[in-house]
Amino acid sequence: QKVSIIGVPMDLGQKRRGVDMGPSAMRYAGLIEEIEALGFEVKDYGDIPINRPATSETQEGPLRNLDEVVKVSEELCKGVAAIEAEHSFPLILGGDHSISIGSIAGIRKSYNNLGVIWYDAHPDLNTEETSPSGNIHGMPLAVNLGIGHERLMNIGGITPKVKPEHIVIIGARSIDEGERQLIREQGIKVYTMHEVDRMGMTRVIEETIDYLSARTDGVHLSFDLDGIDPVDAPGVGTPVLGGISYRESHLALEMLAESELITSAEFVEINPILDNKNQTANVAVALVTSLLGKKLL
Ligand code: DIR
Ligand code: MN
Ligand code: MN
Ligand code: MN
Repeated sequence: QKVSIIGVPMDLGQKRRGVDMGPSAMRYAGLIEEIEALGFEVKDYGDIPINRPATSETQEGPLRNLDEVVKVSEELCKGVAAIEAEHSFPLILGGDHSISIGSIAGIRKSYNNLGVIWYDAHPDLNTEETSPSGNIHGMPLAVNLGIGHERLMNIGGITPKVKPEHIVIIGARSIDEGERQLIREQGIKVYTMHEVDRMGMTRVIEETIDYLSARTDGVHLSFDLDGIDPVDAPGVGTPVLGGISYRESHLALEMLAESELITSAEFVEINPILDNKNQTANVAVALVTSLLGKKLL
């Protein structure tokens, strides 16, 4: 079994610098060694080059840094599609969550009914009309659904990438008005923190596995570290109180590993500048090992 890693040191999908260091922070936390220790053959493709303009030249507007986000997404799409062609498990390291536009564009080429688990404090279902921030990292799930800016949706050729009934959002607790409307209109399955508290993570994941395995031919896990409570994952750009615990997150990924449902994954939004001694990258690496089948005993 093979795992192929591709880093996307991009922070242009939001305003806080530092998320570009996510891939280095995860490699520094022992990512490759830990995966190899599980018996996988690991190929690290390194990082996609990002042209980061001087702060004074940041492209402003309703879609901040659109040009560069489009360019990076196209590169990432090609990289991920190449990994898929080798029948290796694609593991993408963010960067801010706008990178999922490129990663899902690449993965979608191999699956006609791609499922997506969106593990995040935010549903990332904004558009340039509904976004309170103009930050593209708050829009990628909408783009993947076929709602958003044409240049973002057209990456990889096929649009939409994902059907609304093939999406499960877990951990949401900061939802903008436009996002709430879109969730209702599209009938997207969401386990907010209310459901996580009420049902427990075990049932949330059991239901997610039943729901997605019945209708998809592959499932991408898009893991935003801000889905986890800031106590356990403080190094993120937009921390939101009341999140999923470290241990619940392990349980979720251990159950997903047992189900063999997940066919690709990304871990995004780690900001080492705001972190406490690389704690959040260490958490991410530990979670990757659970996802890839590491057991406590
Ligand atoms: C907010 C924040 N909903 C926005 N989104 C974040 O700007 O659209 N997503 N932080 O991860
Ligand atoms: Mn494959
Ligand atoms: Mn996100
Ligand atoms: Mn988030």
